Amino acid sequence: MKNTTLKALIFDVDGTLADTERDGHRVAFNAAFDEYGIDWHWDVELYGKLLGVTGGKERMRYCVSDFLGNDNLPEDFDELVPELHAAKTRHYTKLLSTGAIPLRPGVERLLNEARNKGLRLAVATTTTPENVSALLTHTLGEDSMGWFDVIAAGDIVPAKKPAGDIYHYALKAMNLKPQECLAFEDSHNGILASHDADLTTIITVNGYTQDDDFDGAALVLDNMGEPDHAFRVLAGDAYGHSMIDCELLTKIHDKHNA
Ligand code: XBP
Ligand code: MG
Repeated sequence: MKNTTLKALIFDVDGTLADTERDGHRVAFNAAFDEYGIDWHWDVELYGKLLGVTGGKERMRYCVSDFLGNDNLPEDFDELVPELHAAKTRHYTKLLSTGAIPLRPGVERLLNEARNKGLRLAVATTTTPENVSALLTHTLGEDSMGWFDVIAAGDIVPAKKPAGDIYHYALKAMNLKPQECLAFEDSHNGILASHDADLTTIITVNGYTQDDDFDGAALVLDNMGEPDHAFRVLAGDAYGHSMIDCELLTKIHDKHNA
């Protein structure tokens, strides 16, 4: 007999709800560098390496310390980072307002089904809060912010993923135990964070994370699947299902909490 009931789903944003990194965040960082006359361009390959560090401000500092050095940077670069990052957020949210980045397959379907079945929803992400609202409102409509009990994002916690702080924050805000929830992630840093909070975690990989280590994931998939487009199982047991729906999630939850 199971000890708990599945009550909530907690979603990462970047890479999980939408494939935002390569054609969204990266493009916005480059636009901010151009705006400030900084002679940097983060190409697709370099950006993949920079994703090792989460958080845009932290990623810019990591780029200086481990990749491009101080050459051609303003002397006050370190102090400029928050301002540069605010410009990047402006470019990113503007890009999202054009509808440039859609949700990943199965995401909207799952959110709607979960709401209809009375499951609670939450977000636990490293990205800036404005980026979450821009993505949700431009893909799901203005009301969609209200679908989520808590949107835990960005600097709301001191330590970003792989630290578990953002998941601990979301669980506390919902007054739920990890055994009552499932987490959805796309990256190694993400699953380290969700596991730190003892959350059973389902992974949907993307181009940047397909070779990541997902040790301990309940299920690793190429995407959430749609009725006319089955997901591909990369690791774990999907119980013969071809898309993520509440029935499959209940099976996964019950197995991990037996
Ligand atoms: C997302 C991040 C963020 C975004 C950029 O990680 O690491 O830093 O790349 O957004 P996760 P900001 O998907 O694990 O939450 O520039 O707003 O930080
Ligand atoms: Mg992610």
